[in-house]
Amino acid sequence: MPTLYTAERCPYAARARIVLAEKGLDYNAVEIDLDDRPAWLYEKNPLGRVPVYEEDGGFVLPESEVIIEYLEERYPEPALWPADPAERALGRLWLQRFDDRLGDAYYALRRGAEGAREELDTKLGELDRVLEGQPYLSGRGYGLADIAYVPWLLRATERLDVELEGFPALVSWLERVAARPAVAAERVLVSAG
Ligand SMILES: N[C@@H](CCC(=O)N[C@@H](CS)C(=O)NCC(=O)O)C(=O)O
Repeated sequence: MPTLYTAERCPYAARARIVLAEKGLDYNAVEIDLDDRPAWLYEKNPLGRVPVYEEDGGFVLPESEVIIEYLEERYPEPALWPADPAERALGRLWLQRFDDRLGDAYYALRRGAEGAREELDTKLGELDRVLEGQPYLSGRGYGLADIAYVPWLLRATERLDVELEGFPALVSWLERVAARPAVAAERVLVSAG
């Protein structure tokens, strides 16, 4: 059985947790204390970060984007990338542009940086405009692009008091995505944390 070195509070690790759940894969979850990381974690990931995915036999993979893409290729069903190559490419662009499209603004707010709430609202407005024209980030179907973003939206709304009232398409997307059991389980973790 594979192992996921993870932390409940970590949204990057949440990406891997959600994909593993969507694929119906059993795994050992090893919770890492991010404030007191074990030395052996650096042998698995020299950056000392979670998530790290490990298979029996010693195959070890850090980096949430790489892990979720690997899981998608290794366990193709149910598919989490669109079949259409153009939608798939746009999905990959969502992953690659994550910092610019959401991450940097989220972490600025979490740090309490000046103007961060406005900056995040701008990014949420951009997401909302995209979702006015399509139900999911990469187009017609739910998949890795949605999974790559939803952990931060859950934490922003539940932990940083971010209001989504002005972004109705984003609210509908969040409701649709959070209705999936794999994401609902993550929401429970966030609410409990
Ligand atoms: N690029 C990494 C980022 C992972 C990351 O930053 N994880 C955080 C926890 S949410 C961490 O381990 N932080 C410890 C550190 O940066 O030293 C990924 O996508 O997996």
